[in-house]
Amino acid sequence: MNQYKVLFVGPVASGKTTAVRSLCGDNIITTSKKTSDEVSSIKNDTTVSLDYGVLQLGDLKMHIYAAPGQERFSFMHDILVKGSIGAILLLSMQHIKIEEVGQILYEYLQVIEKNPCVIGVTQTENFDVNQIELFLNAISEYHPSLSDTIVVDVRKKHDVLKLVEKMVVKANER
Ligand SMILES: Nc1nc2c(ncn2[C@@H]2O[C@H](COP(=O)(O)OP(=O)(O)O)[C@@H](O)[C@H]2O)c(=O)[nH]1
Ligand SMILES: [Mg+2]
Repeated sequence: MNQYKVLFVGPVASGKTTAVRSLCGDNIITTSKKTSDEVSSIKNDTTVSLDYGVLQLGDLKMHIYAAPGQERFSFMHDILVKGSIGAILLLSMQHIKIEEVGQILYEYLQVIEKNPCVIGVTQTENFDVNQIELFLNAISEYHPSLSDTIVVDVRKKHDVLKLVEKMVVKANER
């Protein structure tokens, strides 16, 4: 059986746990802790976590991981990305201002430059097409090589699968 590992990364509340759950169902492992630091203003009653689940696609077994979102755990990206076909970076329009896109991408530079990477822009419902377009442009401006960016609703399995497919295609291009 073919086995692949895929890693989701992204800031807190970008939709990583939701994406893993959408793909793998409720049978996922998530190590969580009450938020107590700078994150509690964004996610008061929720968790910071490392998630893991399995997605069976026919003969293909995908091991899906999500890294913790807080910056102080960024050292884990390098560890978690080992053995994976690449990383899927989630960026939430609800939580990231357009002026912050460059800074955020810089924080993920290590993981996105060393590995095949696709980007999912999440939580776009409260924005119109022009705002979304500007956000996508901002991403491609800072990282032209990361033009593999799509808008997704990570609550929908179909959308998350599209990201995973893109990831697999991108990984095979190398
Ligand atoms: N409205 C909306 N909510 C979303 C979307 N994606 C995730 N969420 C919600 O955003 C919150 C944070 O998502 P979560 O997966 O916990 O983020 P994580 O910190 O990256 O793991 C959850 O309450 C999700 O249900 C989206 O596309 N639209
Ligand atoms: Mg999470």
